[in-house]
Amino acid sequence: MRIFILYLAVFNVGIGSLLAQVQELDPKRYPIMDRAQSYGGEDAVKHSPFTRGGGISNATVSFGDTLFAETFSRGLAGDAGNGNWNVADNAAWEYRGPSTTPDLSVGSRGALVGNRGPIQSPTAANGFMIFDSDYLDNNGDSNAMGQGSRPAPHLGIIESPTINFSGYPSLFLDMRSYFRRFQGTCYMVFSIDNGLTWSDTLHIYDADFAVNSSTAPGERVLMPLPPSVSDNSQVKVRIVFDGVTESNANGSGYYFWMIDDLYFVEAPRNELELLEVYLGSNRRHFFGNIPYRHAKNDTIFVSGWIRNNGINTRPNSRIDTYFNGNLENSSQSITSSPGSLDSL
Ligand SMILES: [Ca+2]
Repeated sequence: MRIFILYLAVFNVGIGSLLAQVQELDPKRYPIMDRAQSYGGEDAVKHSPFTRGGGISNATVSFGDTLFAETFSRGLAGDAGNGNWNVADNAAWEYRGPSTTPDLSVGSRGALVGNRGPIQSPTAANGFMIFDSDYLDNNGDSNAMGQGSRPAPHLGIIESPTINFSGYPSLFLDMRSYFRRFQGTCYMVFSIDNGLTWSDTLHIYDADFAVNSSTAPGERVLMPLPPSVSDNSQVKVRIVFDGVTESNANGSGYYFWMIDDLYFVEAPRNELELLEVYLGSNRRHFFGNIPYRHAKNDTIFVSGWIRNNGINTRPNSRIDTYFNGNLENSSQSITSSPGSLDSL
C-alpha cells in the first residue's frame, strides 16, 4: 500500500517543532468523496478524516512552576494545605478512595457502563473524583431510566479553594481525565474575584465530542488557561459536568466524567501549537478531503493557525511543509506574541 506522508512543522528559530501528518488512508474506511465539498474555518478540520492538526505535543512542553496540585487524596476535603472544594450544585460528584463505598476499584455504577473501569491516573491509588451521570439518572438499572436519585438533566459542579496565580502571566491546566459522552459536556469556569463573578470558560469536551465515544481511561488534558485568569491572587475554578444544555430525543446528560491529578502550572517559555491545518487547491478553496487522484495532479496549498501558548514572544515563526521528507514550502515568518493566534 502506498503511503504518502506530509509533515507540517511549526517552526521557530531555536526551539523544537510540532508535527502533523496527512496520509492516504484506507479507502474502505474513508471512501473517496463523490463530489467536492468546500469548508471554511473550523469546519474544514471537523469534516476531515485526512487532516490532522498538530495539537499539543507533550515532547515539546517543558513547564515551569506548579502553582496548584490536587490529587484528590481526601476527596472534596482537598490535599493537605489546599483547602476544601465545595459542591456548588445539588447533583453530586463522588469521591472514590481506598476506603469509600464503593472504593477506587469502581468507576461508573450506571446501567450503561459496560465493562469500563475507573480512571487510570498517576495517583489513582489515593482516589479520584467522578460525576456519574449514568448512575444518578438510573441507579444502575436500565429499566429505571430517569428514576435515579438525581435524574438528568442535571448539573454537577465542584468549586476549588482560592488559588493564587500572582506573578504568573501565562498558565496551563494539566489534568487526567476519563470521559464518555452521550449528551453531556464538560468545562471549567474561572473567577478572579474569589467566586463573586465567573468570567471565563475553558471548554474541555464540547458537543462535537462523538456520542457514545470516550477518551482513553487516563487521558492527559493539557490546555492553556484563559489569559485573563493569569496573574490574579483570588482565583477559583468550578469544574462542571453539564447535563442540561445539550439534549436530544433520547435525553440529556450521560455517561460519566472522572478526573484526577489536577495541576495548574506555569506555561513553558516557548510553546507554539499548530491548531488547525487546511489543504486547498490553487489557493481558492479549503477542502476537508482531497481525493488522491486530484491531489496528485494539482498543487496543494497548505495553511494553518498557530497559537503561542508560551511566555515568550517568538520572532521568525512560520509553518514549514515537508512531503516525503523534503521541504516543499515555508510560509511567511511572523513575530508571535504570547496568547496570539495567527493564520499562516
Ligand atoms: Ca488521585
